[in-house]
Amino acid sequence: MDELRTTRRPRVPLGVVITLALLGACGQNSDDARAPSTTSSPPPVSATIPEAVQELDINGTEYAFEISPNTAGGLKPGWTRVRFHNDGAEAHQVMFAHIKEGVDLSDLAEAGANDSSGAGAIEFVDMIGGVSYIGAGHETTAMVELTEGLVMAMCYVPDAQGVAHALMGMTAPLTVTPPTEGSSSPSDEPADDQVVGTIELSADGYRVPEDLGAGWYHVTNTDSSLHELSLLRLGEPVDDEQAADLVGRLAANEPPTVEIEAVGGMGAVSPGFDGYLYLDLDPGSYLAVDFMPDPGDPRPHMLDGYYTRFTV
Ligand SMILES: [Cu+2]
Repeated sequence: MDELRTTRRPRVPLGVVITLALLGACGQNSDDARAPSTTSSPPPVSATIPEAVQELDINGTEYAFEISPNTAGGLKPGWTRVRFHNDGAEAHQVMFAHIKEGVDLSDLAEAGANDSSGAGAIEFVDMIGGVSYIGAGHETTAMVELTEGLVMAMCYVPDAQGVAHALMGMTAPLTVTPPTEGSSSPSDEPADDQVVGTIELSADGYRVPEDLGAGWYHVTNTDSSLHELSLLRLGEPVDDEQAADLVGRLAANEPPTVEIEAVGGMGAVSPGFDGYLYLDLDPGSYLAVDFMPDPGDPRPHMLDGYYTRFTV
């Protein structure tokens, strides 16, 4: 499973990335340095997802998470299967942020206050994945690796006024505690645990397998900045120009000109982190986009070319 890491590109200094991204944003052509690309490299034969130490069912509503089983007693460290269901009327997501060691929570609260982009708080946390935003009635399952400490479940989808749901209370603190003897509870989920492909959040953009059949995908961030994988099913195919227009509208929280259905994906993943995502996508045209900003800068990465079109 580590094959991608061995082919990882050398890190590019941030200034270079920004320069290239700005060049790309000028729009002479779509082949900028972060242009999306695809890969057809097959996953290792017989790869399976890690065994889950626990499972969480999370429902999203306006504006709260309902998590079962009850997490008041703390969660176990390890791979956790998260089934996120949108029971609300608006789109929702569940992203998990592990608070870095030594962070003063009041500093974090101050940095995150009134910041719907989340950019101010990023430096205090490791983003460890989750389920990217899904429309009402949708459900997506992901595997997230929890480590000891404090983890915040958060929804940063904006409401109609552009205010992130997290700022209206859509957060839940989770305490991940050291393992105790005999606390393992093997998953009783059906055996559909094959990893059928890898989706890489690379320095050059998304690397998505050409064949996106149903199954688990390993989602790994090999870049030096934070990315998420939001998957949007489009009502009709779009060309480069329409895709760029759509991305601009999404970033501005404006109504899209093409019908879109948010079908989930992987919540934000920090550099070097990974997770697993179960996909069973209906045939059609899709757009993968990254709403995440860099620390301290609210501009979403998709405006700098971090998006790609693909077909199922
Ligand atoms: Cu929400």
